[in-house]
Amino acid sequence: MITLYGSARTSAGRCLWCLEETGVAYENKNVDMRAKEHKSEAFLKLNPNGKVPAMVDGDVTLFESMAINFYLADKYKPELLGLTPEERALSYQWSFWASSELQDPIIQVFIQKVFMPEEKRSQAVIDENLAKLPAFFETLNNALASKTYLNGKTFTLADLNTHTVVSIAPHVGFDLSKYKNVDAWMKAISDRPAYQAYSKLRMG
Ligand SMILES: N[C@@H](CCC(=O)N[C@@H](CS)C(=O)NCC(=O)O)C(=O)O
Repeated sequence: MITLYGSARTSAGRCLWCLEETGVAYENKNVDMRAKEHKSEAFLKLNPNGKVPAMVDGDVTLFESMAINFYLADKYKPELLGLTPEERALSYQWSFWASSELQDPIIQVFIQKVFMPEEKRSQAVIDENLAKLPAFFETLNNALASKTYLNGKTFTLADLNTHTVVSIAPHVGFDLSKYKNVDAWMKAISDRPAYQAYSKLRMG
């Protein structure tokens, strides 16, 4: 049985969504971050970075949410990875793009707006990072022209991993509605039973 550590409201969420997509049996163990359980000796053996998620599947222990998703897809539902080298390349491309390009400015704004006490909040950091987003969303919107999914054929990790970053944008006050192809793509994904199961987990 696979064990996934971390709640659906953290970076572990994208792994829970991926697990739902694969249909494989798993258990989800909560890590009490308020009690600093993610820094405990026991948890650091699973993820020495002291962050969620971590995953254990038999002899395999992994950290990094997108790497966990590549493992899960490869082992339990290869079509999620993409069936050809070209499709798999697009899963890598969009996942790396989402994690190394798009995520940072969104998270910088999220930190300021959600975690920073008002007296310490920097409007300059918010403005600087929000200003980076239109170019990224133009890129994604153009890539989705006349396509339901990012590889032009089927739902893969390109969509899942990218969606989990894109979906934070409205929570930091960035309006996605003018990016019509992105909007349509998000609506198509929201009909997926696995996405709905993951959304339920997020609502707790
Ligand atoms: N790149 C990592 C990021 C993991 C991460 O930042 N997790 C957060 C929760 S969303 C965490 O555990 N933070 C605790 C800390 O930084 O001490 C991944 O995708 O797995």
